[in-house]
Amino acid sequence: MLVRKVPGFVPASPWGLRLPQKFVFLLFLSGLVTLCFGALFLLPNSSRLKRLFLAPRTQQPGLEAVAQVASHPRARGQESPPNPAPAAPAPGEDDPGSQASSRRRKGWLRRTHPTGPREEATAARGSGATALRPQEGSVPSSFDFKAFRSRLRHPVLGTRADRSKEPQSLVHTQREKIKEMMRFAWQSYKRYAMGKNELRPLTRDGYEGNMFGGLSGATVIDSLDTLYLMELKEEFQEAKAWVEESFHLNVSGEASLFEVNIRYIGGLLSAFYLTGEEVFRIKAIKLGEKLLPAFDTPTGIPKGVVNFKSGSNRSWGWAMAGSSSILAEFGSLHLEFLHLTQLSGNQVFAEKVRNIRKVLREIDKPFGLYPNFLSPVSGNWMQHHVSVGGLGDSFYEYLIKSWLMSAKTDMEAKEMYYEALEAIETHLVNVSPGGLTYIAEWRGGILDHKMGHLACFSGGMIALGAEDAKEEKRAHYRELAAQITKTCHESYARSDTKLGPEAFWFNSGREAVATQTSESYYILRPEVVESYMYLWRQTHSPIYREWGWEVVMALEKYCRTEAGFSGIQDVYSKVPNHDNKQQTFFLAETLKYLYLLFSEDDMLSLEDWVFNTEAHPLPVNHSDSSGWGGG
Ligand code: DMJ
Repeated sequence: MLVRKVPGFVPASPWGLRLPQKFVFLLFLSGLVTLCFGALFLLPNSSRLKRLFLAPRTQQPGLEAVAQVASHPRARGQESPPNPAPAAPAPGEDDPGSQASSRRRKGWLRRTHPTGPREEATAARGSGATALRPQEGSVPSSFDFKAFRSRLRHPVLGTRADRSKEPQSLVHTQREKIKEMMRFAWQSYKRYAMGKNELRPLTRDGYEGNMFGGLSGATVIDSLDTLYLMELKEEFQEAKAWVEESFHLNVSGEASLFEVNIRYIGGLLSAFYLTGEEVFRIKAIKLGEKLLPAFDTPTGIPKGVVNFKSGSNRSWGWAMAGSSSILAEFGSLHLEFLHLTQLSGNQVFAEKVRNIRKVLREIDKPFGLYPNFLSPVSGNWMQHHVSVGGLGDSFYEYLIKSWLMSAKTDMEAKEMYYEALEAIETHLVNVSPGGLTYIAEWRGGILDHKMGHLACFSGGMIALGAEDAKEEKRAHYRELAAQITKTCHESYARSDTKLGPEAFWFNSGREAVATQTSESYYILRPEVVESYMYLWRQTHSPIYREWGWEVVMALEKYCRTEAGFSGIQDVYSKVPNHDNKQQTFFLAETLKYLYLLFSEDDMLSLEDWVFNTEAHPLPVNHSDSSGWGGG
């Protein structure tokens, strides 16, 4: 069609606009575009729009994703990532990471802290110790680490001045020897089994076992505080780095509530209190949460096994045909669970163990004794077997240690402990014809005149509790502790290897020896040297160091292999038949107690620390504002 030119008429644009209108419109449009584009720079980082428009040149999302997967476990569906900020050293001690392994730590810092130094400093200031970046801090804390450290009566590792005076002394050499054993045990584990639960030194490989629900690295976690204590700094950093990078909690097997608590949670809690490193606090709490389904029972008495995947629980099949919970297991949670509450602010942990205490407080006790099997459904005892060794042991230990850990405010624990000890003395303690004091096992009034290696911790426990007994009982308990410890030493002295059997009897004219080959093994257990350590601190009698040194020599001779330490199958044979297992408690307990036996009393002073039943030190609550309030 022809468009004719009409005078006075300004032709319209193709959109039907005149020129001035078109100009105004274009001006408006360009203003709008400028505004929108500028706004992109002001949007928050998380804005999808911003990523959409700017990512290709300024954010490189592909690289970012790769970096996250490499350094943050959570990106692979794991729990909270680690926090590498350095810990505040305790008064009078060095930061274990400050010398030998500072290079490694700095490398780690570079990998995991993409934020600048200013942000790191701000984050660290916030917590009083170490802090996580906001997206990592999934377990908030009001715990003031610096205030906690300032309340300790002694430097954690003791007074260095004293130790430096005696570099040539015998005790110094002995302590260095034990340190060398720890280094060897750790390095062997690291070389052949790093990340597995235990080392098998003969086959030179790792072993996972079936107690930990799929969790790995029990030896790493159990070793942390011993490495720290012995100032094996490089090894401590190796262990810590493994926890940060490889200790994952998203496992789905069946776990022993007791073993996970005493080894993993105990080890992580201690590592936190010693270093202030957030990674240990957070992993302890998250693991504690995974144990809570064990308490879903009519009485609140937990069952022994918890399924990490389904959250179901069950009792051990061997515990009265799967009907019972075990005294030593549900009775050895109190210390750790109070600390979980303190460090998380979550009262649920403390409530769980207070309920256990209540059930045990109220139930009828035959002759004042606590049998080993209790139904978590009815709350009734299922069998009248009483033992201060296996199945019962650490329940008694946790009563006296609850009293001590509460800075002597938990009166209920104190009463329960001394009442139980009195009943034990009345009904279980015996003296053999040869004059050896021992604690028998009780089956509905009938005694088995035997003592398990496990029961040998009781010398130390009774010594520890002697000071707070009624005045007229104190000397008696000190003597009882010394006599029981002497008997346990006899069980070592009467063997060919100078290591003690799993159980020893007092019958048929025999005393303090195993009567069956099935009880003649020694699996690197700590209980006897544990008692030596407590008795040494109480009496300073040189005999305890002498006895401890006998153990060191025997371990070297019969248990050391080319690739780590191993248990032996028969303490009465000088030709060792190794069991091919370096138990985690050898590093957590046996070597730690030996080291402490040859150290000053103010190294992990008993005024400041209690040891959980796996020898992990937990601090005494010197403050009355902790939140656990005594119970
Ligand atoms: C450790 O795991 C703990 O000491 C526990 O209380 C009992 N037994 C072993 C060591 O023998």
